[in-house]
Amino acid sequence: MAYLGMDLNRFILEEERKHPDATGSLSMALTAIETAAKIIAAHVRMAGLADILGQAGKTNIQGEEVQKLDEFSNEVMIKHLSDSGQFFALASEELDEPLCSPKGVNGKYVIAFDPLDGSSNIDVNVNIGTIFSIHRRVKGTEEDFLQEGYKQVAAGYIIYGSSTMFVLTTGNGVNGFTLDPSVGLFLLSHPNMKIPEKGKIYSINEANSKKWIDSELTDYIQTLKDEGYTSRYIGSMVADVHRTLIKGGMFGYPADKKNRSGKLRLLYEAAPMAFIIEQAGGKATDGRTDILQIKPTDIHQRTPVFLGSKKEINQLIEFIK
Ligand code: AHM
Ligand code: MG
Repeated sequence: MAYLGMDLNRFILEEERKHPDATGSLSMALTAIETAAKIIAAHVRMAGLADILGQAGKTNIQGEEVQKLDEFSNEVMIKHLSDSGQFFALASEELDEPLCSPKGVNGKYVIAFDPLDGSSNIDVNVNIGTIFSIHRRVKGTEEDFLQEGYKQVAAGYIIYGSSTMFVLTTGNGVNGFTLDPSVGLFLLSHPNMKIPEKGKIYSINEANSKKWIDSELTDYIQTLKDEGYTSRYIGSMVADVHRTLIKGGMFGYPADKKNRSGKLRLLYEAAPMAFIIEQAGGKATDGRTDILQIKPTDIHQRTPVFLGSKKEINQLIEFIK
């Protein structure tokens, strides 16, 4: 029974013990993310009450300023990750430049994150999430962020949905933990997650189809329809990918005439999700290149992304090539 079983902290420590030379640094890093996630989750739950608790929409009952949820999440991530001392540098989708904290001068890792993805869904009470990607510090410069996705040491996301879930990979499979709010623990609820070889759902913003640069995509989607697929699109990558991981199928955000390199960011969104999906037995591509093989040239670069079950992604690659 999951309730009596493993929680995320013990899981992290037991994973660490499998590596006799581990220093505990990655465990501390992941624990800092876990703490930040719990704080963000608690605030997401209160989001709809901000106006009621706030005064004139500016300050809350304690006289503190009411912050937008995405700004708040960004600050919580920065504070907890910096304070952990495990990260030499942090890059956030919300910041123009990476940050180095004095505590992290000897940190072994760099982390890129999207503190609250799916911002258009915050005001309408629909799932949002936090995504993170950890690489080893190599040179001790900004270049450490520009490593290929296959070099990630760990990646994960936290989905704030009907329950809060933490989905994690350290390159040894994927495990999902559900927050039990009564005890404040993330309990292992989805051990060794595997994406189905094939699904029945496609997830893409079809309103953009006339603007897609790869026009073959329209034929591909039509083929899926002919094969009896149904469509789901939430507009929060975390939620759309989470469903794809569990149920199979494909999620995509292609390049279009408005977003010529796609909309989603390689470092904060595409690469960590690709790592998770591939670790669960699926596949991720920009249409031509495996997402995890792309060498970034800029921390904020965007990329088209298609990920999901092997069957659907291989089929898509056949259409595009
Ligand atoms: P955000 O980082 O500003 O929240 O934007 C990213 C989001 C993703 O979560 C989602 O997959 C995509 O934007 C949806 O975009 P669109 O509304 O163009 O379909
Ligand atoms: Mg985002």
